[in-house]
Amino acid sequence: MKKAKQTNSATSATASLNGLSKDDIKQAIVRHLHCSMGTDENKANDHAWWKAACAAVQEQVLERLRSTQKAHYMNDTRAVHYFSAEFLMGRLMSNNLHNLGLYEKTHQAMRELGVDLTDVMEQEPDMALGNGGLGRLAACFIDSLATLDLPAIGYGLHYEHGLFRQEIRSGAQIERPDSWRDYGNPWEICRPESIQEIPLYGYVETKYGDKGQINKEWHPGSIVKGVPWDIPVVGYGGKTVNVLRLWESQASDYFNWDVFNAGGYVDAQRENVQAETISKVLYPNDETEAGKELRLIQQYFFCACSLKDIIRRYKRAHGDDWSRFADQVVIQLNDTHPAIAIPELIRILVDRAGMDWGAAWEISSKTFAYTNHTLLPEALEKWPARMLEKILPRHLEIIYEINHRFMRKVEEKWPGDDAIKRKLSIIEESSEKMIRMGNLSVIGSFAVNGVAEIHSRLVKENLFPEFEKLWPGKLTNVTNGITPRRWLKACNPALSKLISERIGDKWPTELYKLQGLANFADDKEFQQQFMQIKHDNKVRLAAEVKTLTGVELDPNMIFDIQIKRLHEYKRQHLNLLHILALYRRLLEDPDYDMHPRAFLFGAKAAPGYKLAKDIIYAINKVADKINNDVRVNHKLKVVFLPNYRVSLAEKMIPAADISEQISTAGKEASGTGNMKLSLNGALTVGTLDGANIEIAEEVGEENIFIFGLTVEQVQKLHAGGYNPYDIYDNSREIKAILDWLETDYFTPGKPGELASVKQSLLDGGDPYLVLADFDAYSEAQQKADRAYRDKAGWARKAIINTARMGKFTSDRSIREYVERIWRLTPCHVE
Ligand code: GFP
Ligand code: GFP
Repeated sequence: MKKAKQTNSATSATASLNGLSKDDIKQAIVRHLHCSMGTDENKANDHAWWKAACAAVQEQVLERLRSTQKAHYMNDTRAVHYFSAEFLMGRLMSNNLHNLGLYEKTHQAMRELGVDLTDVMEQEPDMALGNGGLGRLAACFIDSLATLDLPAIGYGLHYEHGLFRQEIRSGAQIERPDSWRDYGNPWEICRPESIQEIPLYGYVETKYGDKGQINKEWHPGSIVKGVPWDIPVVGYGGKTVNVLRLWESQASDYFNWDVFNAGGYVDAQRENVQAETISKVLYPNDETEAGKELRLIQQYFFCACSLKDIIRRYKRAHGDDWSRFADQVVIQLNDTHPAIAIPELIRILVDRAGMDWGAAWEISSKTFAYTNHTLLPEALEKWPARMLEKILPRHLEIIYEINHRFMRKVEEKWPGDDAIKRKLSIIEESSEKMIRMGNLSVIGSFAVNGVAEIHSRLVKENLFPEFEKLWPGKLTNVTNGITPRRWLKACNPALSKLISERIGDKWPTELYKLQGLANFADDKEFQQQFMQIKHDNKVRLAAEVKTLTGVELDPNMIFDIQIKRLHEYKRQHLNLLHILALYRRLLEDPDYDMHPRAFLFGAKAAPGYKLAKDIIYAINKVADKINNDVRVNHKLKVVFLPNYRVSLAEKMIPAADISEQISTAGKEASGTGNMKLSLNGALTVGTLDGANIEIAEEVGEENIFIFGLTVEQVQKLHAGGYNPYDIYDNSREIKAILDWLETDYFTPGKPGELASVKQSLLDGGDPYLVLADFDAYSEAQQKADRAYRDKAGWARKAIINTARMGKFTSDRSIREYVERIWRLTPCHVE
């Protein structure tokens, strides 16, 4: 059916974008309802309407995809290849319609057909092929790349199941499989003509050539097939449509047949299952022990497929002349997950193209650039050498060779210094020999960047200081950004309209234009309009909350929102302790002076991360108690929204008054949720961490609530031997709250159910300094509370937040990558 639809769309999409009328759209939707869905206007349900509308949009998209590919091919452009194990795309319909400039017309067309576009769009499952920030950043970046008319391909894995669906049962997180393609995904196109075969396992044979040279040949023990699926990425304005190419694993035909013919039907099936497992599921973050081997195979699989694809395209234009490869191809490694691509390219150049090491290294080290996203030691990937030897024996040899040559460089720079060698070596000589993918990435790349000023400084000073001395200037910063098309224009239509009325409609591509709004920050009428839109968004979110959880929220409460992966360093439990403090204060003094506030959470915990799941449970239990306690629930409400994901973020962010960005200083590399909330007029309560610092610089200290320890203070506190009991013993409030968690007050009849949270903060040593920052946090919250009561003052601050977010468009990030790292030129598509 999919095939038929494509042929159909290719021939019928002839109308030009601007010429496309509402009636054209209407006809196209109805045609697809009839011809693609086999139903009609009277019988169709929302799902059928959604699919028909997608098909109508996809016609437009594919037309532009063809012209883009043609333009790139004709111009033989240099292109960036963004390698990422995660792309957290969310839904595509609304975004594609906005970027094509067809949203309003489609809305009207559907209304005339008697259906509501907003309802229909709810049918679309999120493409949740990522965990959090890193994957969503990749999605924002490919949006900006297409918008800026830059030749780019995203490369990743076509997971059958994306990040799990979260259900909350009796307060606890339950993981359910995500099934984003159960009824087919109308946006993706299978490209069987570009299938790749990928070797795995086996052994390496050493051969001696006639001139005494040594050649290596890898004899793989198994081969899997990589099938590409293309998701079109529509730039704003609809000119450039790039591709996100995701690889699905399948059993290789030729491998199967041998076994099959020999009568091994069952064995053949087993091969099938194993091969298909590779792209079966996305690994949740922090799932460190599970399926390590499979995770490494996933990484190699998508890198090897992508490299073959890139080389095929390069050879089509340049034949066997490799001299221009690094001029045409730049590969950005999104974290170390794709770092195995470095030895893979060298293998291809040395073993397959017959290049000598020096020539191969020359090409490879000019091709790769690497982005670091975290300093957390547990997140810096290491693979047991033994495992690499089993799965990728030739790559292990190549890594040893890279390291050997690198160690000679280190010896030249620091003669006789074995400590430095041990530290910089790709090989960690611990009880089990480990391969450090971070070191490999730095050594094998021509540029390395962190994702916010402070993070990049810490990468230079703490993580890789010697690398900075070896190659001054190689480590750099590119502060993250977000696409304003999705995160303002599409998700907050009323505010977008208001903004355009005041400052024109250029801001989606020139976000600095938002500065113009600052002129209206004290304009009474504008303040009123701005805050009315916020109020309406809160009403809408309150309705959603009611549907999802049964909890009723008064939109006049302060909506205080913390949305992000659940992790101790992000400190959702600091937020929880503060909620408990408010609850206690209200019980002790019913007149306790506070503006009514609703605390909303959205977060998934990695299935294997026990404490993170305990924190979710604690939030839910505390929420139950507070929401049902008539003594306080007119002033305090707590909501945990299940199954946090991109489409839910799009509903929560426009309704936020306060944005919680409270990670321990030095731990959150950048954050990007902080930018989205601020852009939509929320005020940040945040630490001096990641991009919060740059947000504070932009909005000014009077428009943000900064609190807590700085990176230097955090380091000092740890060095001086931090003891959380000192705080517990000396603070009546903190002691009472933590002890409360151990009783059965929140879990009637089951004392101790929430004790692990307390335990982690006391006997566990409070590694993320929750208690140390508590008082400062509580004060910042009181300041926010007082500020909110000054209606005009708050409106002014909210407007300034929106007005000063220009810097954080992902277009700016991409321009910096282009100028400093990728050196691309735009290719305009007719
Ligand atoms: C080419 C063409 C596309 C075609 C794909 C199929 O792209 O139109 O759909 O092949 O794989 F340009 P690349 O070979 O550049 O991927
Ligand atoms: C990581 C970092 C964030 C950063 C993003 C994107 O996010 O601080 O903003 O990458 O660079 F932790 P997660 O994937 O860990 O959520």
